[in-house]
Amino acid sequence: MTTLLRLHDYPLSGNCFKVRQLLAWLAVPYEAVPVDFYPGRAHKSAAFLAQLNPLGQIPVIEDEGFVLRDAQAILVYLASRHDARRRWYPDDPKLRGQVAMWLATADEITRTASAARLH
Ligand SMILES: N[C@@H](CCC(=O)N[C@@H](CS)C(=O)NCC(=O)O)C(=O)O
Repeated sequence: MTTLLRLHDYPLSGNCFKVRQLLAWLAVPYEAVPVDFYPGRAHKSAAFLAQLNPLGQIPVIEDEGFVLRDAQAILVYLASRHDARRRWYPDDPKLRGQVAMWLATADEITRTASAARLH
């Protein structure tokens, strides 16, 4: 029996949004596990740090026992696993380099926006 991919999720997180977006585009069924990010700070709990992400950040996915953190890493994983046509994560080295470039740019933008909102 296969288990649904689990996304540890918070609706207002821009990084979680990126993952939800690609899951939708790839039509991957998943279970969203709500994280009490604010005010509960559940992402800083001992259990979360030990089992999911020692950095205390979301998003995190669990896929059949495989735990992966960081939106950019998760996007690459999902595209590699679920997009047989290689549209989202192409094999061509130049295109792949450009994907990495834009993922880094998006990470930078999201970090700035998230920090502003948290403050
Ligand atoms: N580079 C990480 C950053 C993740 C991140 O900063 N997530 C925010 C929510 S959008 C968070 O969990 N912040 C809590 C913290 O950094 O303490 C990623 O892309 O997933």
